[in-house]
Amino acid sequence: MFEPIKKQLSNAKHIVILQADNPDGDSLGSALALEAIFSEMGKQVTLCCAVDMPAHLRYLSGWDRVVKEIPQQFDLSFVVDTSTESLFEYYEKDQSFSWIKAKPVIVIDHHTETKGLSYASHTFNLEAVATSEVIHRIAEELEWPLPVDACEFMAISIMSDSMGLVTEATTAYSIEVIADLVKRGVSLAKLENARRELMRKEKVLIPYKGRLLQRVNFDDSGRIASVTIPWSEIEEFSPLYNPSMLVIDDMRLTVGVDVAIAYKQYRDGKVTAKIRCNYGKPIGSDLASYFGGGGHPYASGFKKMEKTNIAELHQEVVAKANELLDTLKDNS
Ligand SMILES: [Mn+2]
Repeated sequence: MFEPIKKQLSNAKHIVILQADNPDGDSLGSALALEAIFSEMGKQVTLCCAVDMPAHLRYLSGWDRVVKEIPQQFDLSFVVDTSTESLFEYYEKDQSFSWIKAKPVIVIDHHTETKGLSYASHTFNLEAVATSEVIHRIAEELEWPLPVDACEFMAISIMSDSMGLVTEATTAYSIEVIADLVKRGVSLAKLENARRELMRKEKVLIPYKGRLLQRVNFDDSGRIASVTIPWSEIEEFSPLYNPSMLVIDDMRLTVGVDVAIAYKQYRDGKVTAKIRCNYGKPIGSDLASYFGGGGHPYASGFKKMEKTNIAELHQEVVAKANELLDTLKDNS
């Protein structure tokens, strides 16, 4: 199944690994794992992402090797953890992205409900809890070397997207992969301690979280909780922590709530929506795709590139979300 990767790799000396505009523990962990594996094979690797690595990911040693500039000379690129073209908004505006499109592009992903990248040469978008679960499958089939650091990055990636192996998408196979990584020398306790150390928040975020919680709004049905984050707060607090993530779980864990939505409004009026659904209410990807986005049943999002009135948008979102929730009820 993964033969094309083997073939492309054998001809490649310099490999670029790309993450989309929304780097997370899975994308960075997967990128660093591939870097470790390809380096072991004697290849030169450049890690690229158009945005800065978020502070909470900086416990993954090597995060600082991720650069914005796409190198002029390379042979092959890998895209990890995305198959959605609109998630390369910054690179799409950059001339250098045409260099990527002109060379072979291999996509390794687990977002099976997206359309894919039109410029990909080969796409391996498989059902898996995280991209690194797919990487592990590829590594087994192609008998790739797996140095311990690569194993650690894969474990971080899987633990991150599976929230510690407890999400719906976690399968027995995901757990087997983790077991294999532990056998190869990974200490989950060590990784978890490193992660927690970086989860400590700056003091200023505590009262800000209080402000956000006071602004949480519930729709008439009580099933949809929402909060809006204006540009002034994005500018002030985003470098310290993603404001949505400060409160979205508290919103989701409110009695009666099925869906939590955090809107962010940027300077130019553009809006992003992050959607999280509770167990048994898997409407996330349907809701997001109705508004032009995508994602998973329990975690999804969409963007409105034009100047958008959030109050009006939210009315539509509430209507659609309630409709989808009612359909669930009818089916059960
Ligand atoms: Mn992922």
